[in-house]
Amino acid sequence: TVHRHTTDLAMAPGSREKLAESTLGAARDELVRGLGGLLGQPIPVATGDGGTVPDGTVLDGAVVVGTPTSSPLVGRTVAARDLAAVGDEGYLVRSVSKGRERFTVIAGNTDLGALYGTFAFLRLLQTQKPIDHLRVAESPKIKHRLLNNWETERLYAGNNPSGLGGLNGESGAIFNFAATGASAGRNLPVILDRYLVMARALASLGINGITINNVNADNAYLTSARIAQEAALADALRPYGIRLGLSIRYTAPTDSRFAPDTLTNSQLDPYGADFRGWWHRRAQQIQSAIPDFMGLTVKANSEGQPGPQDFGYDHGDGANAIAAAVAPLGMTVHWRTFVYNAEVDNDRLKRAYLEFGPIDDEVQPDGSRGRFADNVFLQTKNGPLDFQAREPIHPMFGRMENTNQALELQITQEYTGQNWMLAYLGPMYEEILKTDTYATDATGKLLKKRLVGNIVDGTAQHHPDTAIVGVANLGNADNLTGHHFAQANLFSFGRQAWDWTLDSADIATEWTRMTWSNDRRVVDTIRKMMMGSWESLVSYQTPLGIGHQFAEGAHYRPDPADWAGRDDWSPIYYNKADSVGLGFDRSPTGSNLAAQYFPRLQQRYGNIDSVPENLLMWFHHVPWGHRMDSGRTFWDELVYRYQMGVQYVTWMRETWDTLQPHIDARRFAEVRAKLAVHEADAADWRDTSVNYWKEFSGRDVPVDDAPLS
Ligand code: GCW
Repeated sequence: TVHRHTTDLAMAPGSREKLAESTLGAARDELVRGLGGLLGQPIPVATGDGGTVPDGTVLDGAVVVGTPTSSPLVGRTVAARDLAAVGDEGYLVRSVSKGRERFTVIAGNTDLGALYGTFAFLRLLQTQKPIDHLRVAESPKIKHRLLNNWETERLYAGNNPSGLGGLNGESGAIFNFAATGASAGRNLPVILDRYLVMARALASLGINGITINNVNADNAYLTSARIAQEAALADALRPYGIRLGLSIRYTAPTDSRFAPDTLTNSQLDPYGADFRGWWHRRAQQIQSAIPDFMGLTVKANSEGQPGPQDFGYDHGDGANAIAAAVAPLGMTVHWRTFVYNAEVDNDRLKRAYLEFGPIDDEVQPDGSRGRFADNVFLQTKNGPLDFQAREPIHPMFGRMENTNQALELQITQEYTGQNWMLAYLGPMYEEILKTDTYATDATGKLLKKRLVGNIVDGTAQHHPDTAIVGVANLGNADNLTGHHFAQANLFSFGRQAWDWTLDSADIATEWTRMTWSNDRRVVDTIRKMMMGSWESLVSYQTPLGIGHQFAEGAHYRPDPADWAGRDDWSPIYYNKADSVGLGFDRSPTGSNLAAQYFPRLQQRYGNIDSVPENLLMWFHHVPWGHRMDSGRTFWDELVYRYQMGVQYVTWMRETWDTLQPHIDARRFAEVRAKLAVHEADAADWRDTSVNYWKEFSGRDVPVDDAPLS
């Protein structure tokens, strides 16, 4: 059994889901439901007292789930050594023969491991893999596989934008903390079906934590009333191994909502007892309601959020202060590195490393290096700008030897088509995770394991504590993610968070089989659509490494011209279009961002002849006549890419139509409608961009690529 900490935990009236009473209970329920659905017949359940199957029950054909503690049969059928090797959250799935009886054992060292194994077993069945000779042994490569649920920002899966699901007064967020109108009775602590659908989906992927609120944090989440609501949510998710975290605002202690326990600005000194004491008390209060609470995520001195720099201190001082306050409670602090203070450097992309690098490198009084505390993770976006469809890796990966690193990926499609465009991001995550950092040791020798994935899973630089974070695409839409294909991004993130070495095409196949059909033709067609979709989006939005070119605010449509606001938000800051060419010179003749990378990458990126063409304009101001690998001029290649990108979307729309006989009518129509919008909006990107660049290049659109609409 799992412990519940609130007394009033209840499902909303009329719910179809039911609260799991324990992790193994959840495993049993999944098998009953999953096998029942797949086999089309009721599944008998035998709960053996002490693990033995009750007399008279035939073991032949059974599926036995548990740990050696919950079931001696599990202990007898799998070798202790094999089980020990998969660790706390891993599992074994084994086909066993005993006399004439053949059965399947799903074993974990913990109940959670057994639940993960259960989902893996169901996945094998659902994807029609053979299950008669199973010898599966799995364990996650990364310890904390987390979601950040921004809740109030960049949400494309809610009732507002998608028109799917949701009730009167709900914000579109997945969790109801403060819904009004007809939905007021559906607020936490009332548990809604969708929370458990979400929990089951996340557990099936091995996601083990969720920070529930936006990093632009609202202090309301720390009030007593909210904590009581959060405790109910934590109780409901606990059987699925999903722990809760919160994003916090650095200056929360001064909020009058916490009166009488409020501080004044002058008490916010990170080295003072007042500041640390406040965070300790608040964390203690949370922990007494949510004993397995993970910790706090902080966006500080970034985009208007307050932070230690407002009080004359740096990120290390601030992060360590909160970390020290929560360390005795076993909690962590995820300190985000998405900072770009204009005073640091003219090139926005260089700023984070310039601020964090020296703190990581600093020699400490005891002679060791690195000032960040052990329970601090620096949480860094995959690239140095901001979740653009393709970016070079963030130069900090590998460079921060002395600090725990968490990789932050965006699942919600802020810059990748929101809930309108079909863009499967598995290949993007894969590209990032498998990029070689060329990291070296202190003597300059290349590390053996040095892909971004190795940095994140700790094998490169021997970090025992590891984390990966996805910015969630969850909302109250009845399919949870808005676009049906957006589910694939959550799925892929989860699978890659578990094992970053997986192939994104295999993941697409798996998802397609589980979501749409096991028909060979359907699987091949959908996988093909998915696998080219991200590259096509890159091509019609921001080909060849041209940075952020989005219209202000929404980040959906193109607007390569100047914005009125901050200069480092404006597309012209990134495109630098002129009569010579296009792109931002970050080579040694320009800002020299290239120098922040390890030597091999520094040389590769710094030279226009060796930089990968798909990153070209991230690092160079490229002359219009520059000769490309294809033999085309840069201008011709650019136009060609925009065209190809749109053509791919046309092909996807036409191809989807051929699947009509194989797909249920509702989902077929919903995807079809989205693809039509997608195609029109992709064409808008191409036309707006090409017509704008043409003003600078003074060149014609190549005849082959005409007509632009
Ligand atoms: O991409 C930008 C988004 C903001 C976001 C910010 C961040 C939550 O436009 O909406 O704020 O990044 O990551 O902090």
